[in-house]
Amino acid sequence: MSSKSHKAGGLASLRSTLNEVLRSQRAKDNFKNLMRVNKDGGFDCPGCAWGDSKDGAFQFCENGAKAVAWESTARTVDRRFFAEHSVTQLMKQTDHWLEFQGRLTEPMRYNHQTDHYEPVSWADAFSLIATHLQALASADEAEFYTSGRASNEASFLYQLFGRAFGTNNFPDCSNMCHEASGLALTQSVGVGKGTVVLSDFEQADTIFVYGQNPGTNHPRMMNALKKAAKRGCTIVAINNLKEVALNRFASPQDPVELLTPAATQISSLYITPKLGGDMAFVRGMVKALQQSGATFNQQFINRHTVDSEAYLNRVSQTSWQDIEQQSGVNKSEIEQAAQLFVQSKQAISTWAMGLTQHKHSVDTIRELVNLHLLFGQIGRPGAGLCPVRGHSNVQGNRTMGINEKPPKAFLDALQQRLDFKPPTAHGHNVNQALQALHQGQAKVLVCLGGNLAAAAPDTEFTYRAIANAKLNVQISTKLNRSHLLVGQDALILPCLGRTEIDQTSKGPQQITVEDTFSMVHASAGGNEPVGADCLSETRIVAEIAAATLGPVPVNWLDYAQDYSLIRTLIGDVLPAFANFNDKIKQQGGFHLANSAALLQWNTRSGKAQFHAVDLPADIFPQSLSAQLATSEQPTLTLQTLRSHDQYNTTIYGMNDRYRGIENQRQVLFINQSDAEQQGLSEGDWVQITSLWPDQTQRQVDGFQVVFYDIPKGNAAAYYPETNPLVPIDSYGDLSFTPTSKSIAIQISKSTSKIPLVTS
Ligand SMILES: Nc1nc2c(c(=O)[nH]1)N[C@H]1C(S)=C(S)[C@@H](COP(=O)(O)OP(=O)(O)OC[C@H]3O[C@@H](n4cnc5c(=O)[nH]c(N)nc54)[C@H](O)[C@@H]3O)O[C@H]1N2
Ligand SMILES: Nc1nc2c(c(=O)[nH]1)N[C@H]1C(S)=C(S)[C@@H](COP(=O)(O)OP(=O)(O)OC[C@H]3O[C@@H](n4cnc5c(=O)[nH]c(N)nc54)[C@H](O)[C@@H]3O)O[C@H]1N2
Ligand SMILES: [Mo]
Repeated sequence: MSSKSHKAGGLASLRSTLNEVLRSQRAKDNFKNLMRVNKDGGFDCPGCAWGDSKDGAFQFCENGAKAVAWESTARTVDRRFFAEHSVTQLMKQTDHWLEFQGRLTEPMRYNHQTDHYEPVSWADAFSLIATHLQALASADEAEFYTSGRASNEASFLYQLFGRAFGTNNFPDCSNMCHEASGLALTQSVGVGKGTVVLSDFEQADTIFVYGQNPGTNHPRMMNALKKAAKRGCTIVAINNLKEVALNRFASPQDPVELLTPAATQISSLYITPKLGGDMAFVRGMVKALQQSGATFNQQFINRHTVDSEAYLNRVSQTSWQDIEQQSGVNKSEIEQAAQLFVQSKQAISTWAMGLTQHKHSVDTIRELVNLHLLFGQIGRPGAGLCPVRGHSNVQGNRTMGINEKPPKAFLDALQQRLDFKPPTAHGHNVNQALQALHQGQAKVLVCLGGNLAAAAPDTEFTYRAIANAKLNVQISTKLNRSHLLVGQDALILPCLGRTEIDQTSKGPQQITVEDTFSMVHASAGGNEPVGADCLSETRIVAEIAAATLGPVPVNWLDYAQDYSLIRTLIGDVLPAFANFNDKIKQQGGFHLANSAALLQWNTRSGKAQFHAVDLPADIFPQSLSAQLATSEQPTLTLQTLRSHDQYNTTIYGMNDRYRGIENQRQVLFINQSDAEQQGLSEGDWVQITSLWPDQTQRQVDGFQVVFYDIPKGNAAAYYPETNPLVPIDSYGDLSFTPTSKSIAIQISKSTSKIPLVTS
């Protein structure tokens, strides 16, 4: 393990980008791809959901380039590959190895007798799916999962098919990601999306970045932060770890900066709360301001909000002792942050998984909204709330109706336009879908992208749940764990990627996506498809629908040839998309209006809603707290996060440059004093066991101790390797999001150095 670098970005970043492009074995195509990414007439980066700026020549970043080169590789997985490797053998390979084999190129069906995937024709694959679906006693025995890369067009057809078939079972990656943000924002300000756009970052004078590692996960956001810092905007990082990029950042897009040692100082203040301590931290800011007699924006409060008094009463009742104890931040630092907020004319708060993957995430985000409401820091240029989304079209998926709890207005519009009665009962989220599969109540699993097996918590439980399906259908670009959990029947359906030309009988098609700022724009790949037998996601969904339902309620196959027909249909159902086909011709696409940004409140009271609750007694459920209180061995709280060389369950490489980790993923970041207290030295191998009030033993082995600047009592390790530790029943209140950032663990010396986890 090498020492940590002091700035992020820079030459090392450029080197890493070049490496990835060369490793794809399609260097020429990929350099061309990088010129076209996130540009008008080009394609949307399959990396993150950050918005596109209109200023520079290049719109890519190191990790976006990795995502592009990873998809656009010359390596392929075909029938010969599957003939060579049985599923049992493949199961022994790591996640990295599986995806590294290349792009899936032809439809395959699992054969139990031989334990191999074997070629199947597209027609037979579609009719097998139809046979399974038609055999179900109820449509609710099917689960339709979506990962956030699917286009608006594919997602809209997919939800239409599911609902025409008769179910709202649409578990999706949002359930494990920003679900709490959507819920909290809907309750507080009436719309489940961020209220700012990219240009607001040019106007804000203070930006608070909570629980987010943009240097790795949203590198293009670093350019916005860097520009802001340079013009004197104050940036406050609130992060459990000292993330290098939030301290200093050099942009690989800026050749001058690259060649000079001085990188931009990003954060003026860096707060390191304990895991799950952000609600207490924000409460502390409000308490500090209340006690210092700061002037709240009474005019805004009176005109636009309800329940401010109830909230402020709760704040005065909350003790500093509780605030400091739960946040792990001392009063003077909280006061400092509060001063920066109150001095600011235009403040933005951004956040990601550090806020959303806890038990009290919905309350935490509502607390943050409370703070903004007290000062009217919303709905003005340069001020507002910004949950930074993960997958490149995860926000668009929801807009298109991938939602297990669809709004009534959406269902009504579907019914009116298409003359069928969509189901109104709520469907399953990821947790409920896995439970239903586990219990044998759900029998068919269809996944439009993603890697549910590796992304979901409680690996053993999840594996059993997926393998229990009578039919497991995976629509994918690359081979992954989810293909290997074979039920009675299993199909791999290979699809085109973002970088590829999507040619139909009506010519090349474009798709559309929505970014984190609610900008909708078109995307069209320019590469010849790697697999001659791949179909587009849209076509695959349409064919499944046609095989199962016939041409009802729409003529699916026509839509699969001409995506502008789908966009017209979307415009008929969703008023914001009227004239959709014309609107995407505008440079940069079009913006979906955000009601809260316009100071219109679609809440029950018609006003923005303060949320008045006590701080939780603990970040864990009471039963677990009680168990921890009686434990003799020391316990820690673990967060699971991403390295610099991965995209969720896709592992590009084994390094985590900014955190100084090389060639290793099974590491446990831990405070030196916590380690020494347990007699552990840096480099020791440990076993990690999670605690939960049930009888199940959840353990991983073969993790190497790394001392790190992390609050005492906290630890960190990479996902998905640590997913076996997250109990299936440990999820956020209301959100059902696995508590991937607060897992109670104990560690002990390893019994072996051989990693026992499957990644
Ligand atoms: N290259 C790349 N880009 C990606 C992804 C990827 O895997 N690779 N994934 C995409 C997806 S789907 C998503 S959702 C986003 C994820 O983007 P992030 O949310 O940045 O991802 P994580 O790695 O989970 O990082 C969580 C951050 O929150 C901090 N944190 C954890 N717990 C707490 C807490 O309790 N309080 C505070 N204040 N901080 C905390 C961690 O130290 C870490 O810096 O990125 C998207 N973009
Ligand atoms: N412990 C822990 N668990 C977590 C998290 C965490 O922080 N900690 N984060 C959670 C979060 S935020 C998320 S979003 C989920 C991610 O969950 P998912 O979205 O399900 O997982 P990904 O790893 O993004 O999916 C990767 C697979 O998608 C397929 N793929 C890639 N591109 C395309 C495409 O264009 N089309 C299709 N059809 N398939 C494609 C490839 O086959 C690839 O193997 O994981 C969650 N799980
Ligand atoms: Mo995500």
